[in-house]
Amino acid sequence: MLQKLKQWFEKKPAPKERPPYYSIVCPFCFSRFEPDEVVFRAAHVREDDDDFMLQEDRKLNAWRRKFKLSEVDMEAVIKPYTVPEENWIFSQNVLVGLVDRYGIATRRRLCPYCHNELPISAGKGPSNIISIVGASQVGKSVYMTSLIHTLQTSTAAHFEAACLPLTAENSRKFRQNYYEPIFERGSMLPSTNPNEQQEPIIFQFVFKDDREAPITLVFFDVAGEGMVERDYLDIYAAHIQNSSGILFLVDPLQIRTIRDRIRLRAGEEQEFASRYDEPRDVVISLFENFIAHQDSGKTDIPTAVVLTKSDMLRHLQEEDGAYIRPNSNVFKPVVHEGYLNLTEFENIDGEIRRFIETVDRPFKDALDVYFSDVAFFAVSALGTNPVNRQIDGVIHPMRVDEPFIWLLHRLDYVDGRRAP
Ligand SMILES: Nc1nc2c(ncn2[C@@H]2O[C@H](COP(=O)(O)OP(=O)(O)OP(=O)(O)O)[C@@H](O)[C@H]2O)c(=O)[nH]1
Ligand SMILES: [Mg+2]
Ligand SMILES: [Zn+2]
Repeated sequence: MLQKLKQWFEKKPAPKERPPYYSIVCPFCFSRFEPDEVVFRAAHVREDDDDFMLQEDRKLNAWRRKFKLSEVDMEAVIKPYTVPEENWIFSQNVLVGLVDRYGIATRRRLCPYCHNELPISAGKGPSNIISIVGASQVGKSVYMTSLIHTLQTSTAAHFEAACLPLTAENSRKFRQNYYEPIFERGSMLPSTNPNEQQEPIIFQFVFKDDREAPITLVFFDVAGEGMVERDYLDIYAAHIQNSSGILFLVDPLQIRTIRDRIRLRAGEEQEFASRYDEPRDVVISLFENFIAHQDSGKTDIPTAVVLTKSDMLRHLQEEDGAYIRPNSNVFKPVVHEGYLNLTEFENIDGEIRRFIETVDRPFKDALDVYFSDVAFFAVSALGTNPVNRQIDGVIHPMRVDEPFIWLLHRLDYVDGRRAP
């Protein structure tokens, strides 16, 4: 009876009232601006008009150079103030198009800073950038792949949503560079090359209830080390500062105590990365280089601290062990459907919080100093440890979408409830 009552009261609340429009964070260069600051790409070319010829777009090419993409000639850029206001086109209070002096309409809205074409929903809903950060070799690229795959094949359905790539190009790059090598061929990716910058991968999480604004998800797969190019660092800094949620990845093997224990128990044949940055140093450099510029003190960006490669923790389990017990939450496949299951969330958060406190106190202290909204998770993107950089058999991701669902909960997209 009580349970029934509880369920009754915990029904999904009505969607929040939506403001008339939202600031836009460009998913390509991560600049923040208002919807009336956009410019447009002409929908046609005219050889007899200098203004409307195919031409160099300096801003776009500057952005493309940063990502080592070829330069391109494009249709003209039209600034709204050059066109009479009666030729502006609005949708949901947002300027989405205009009619040029030849009477031809364009709805190709561009970021005023990098001239990339914005998603149709930009300005009509919040722009949420989720950044994935972590030291070299913690598993960023593999986790991003496994997360996107899980969002598309299961999480979306559990939350009455669809997870769609923003463009066909995005879709192709994701499949070719990430999904197919890992999930279809079982082979690990080379270390992300700091000199071959990948442009951001953009997906939209669209709820079937169209009163809920879609969420734009931007994944930016950066190299864990060797980022030196000033231009690129600037983009990365804007990416983190303007993100609404951070997935902070920690490899348990980065933690010396754990590494030594696993080596002792599993033997030397385990493959380990050759060098590790201390998690605490990664937090400090992340904060000092990227976040502290914004304001002093702590950041309130919700931050999920995610222990990766949780399959490796099997080597640590012992019945009365100080670290991980055989019945640990880490090995329990939990699926959140329709809401964040608070009981399961509190279990994993509590266990990993205590684990980190035990094995790496300086790291936990650094987190407490810099972040005000933190929760702890453990995932395995692969479910198993590759041998010779190769996996035989099927990949079984473990709890990979849980930190993401927690972020959606902190951002008010998803309810939190106790399981009935
Ligand atoms: N056991 C296990 N190993 C994993 C898992 N995910 C990643 N790894 C291992 O970690 C290695 C590095 O993963 P990446 O995703 O390439 O790491 P990264 O953080 O992108 O590395 P950089 O691009 O060099 O910064 C992989 O080659 C795998 O060997 C996992 O879920 N379980
Ligand atoms: Mg990588
Ligand atoms: Zn931009």
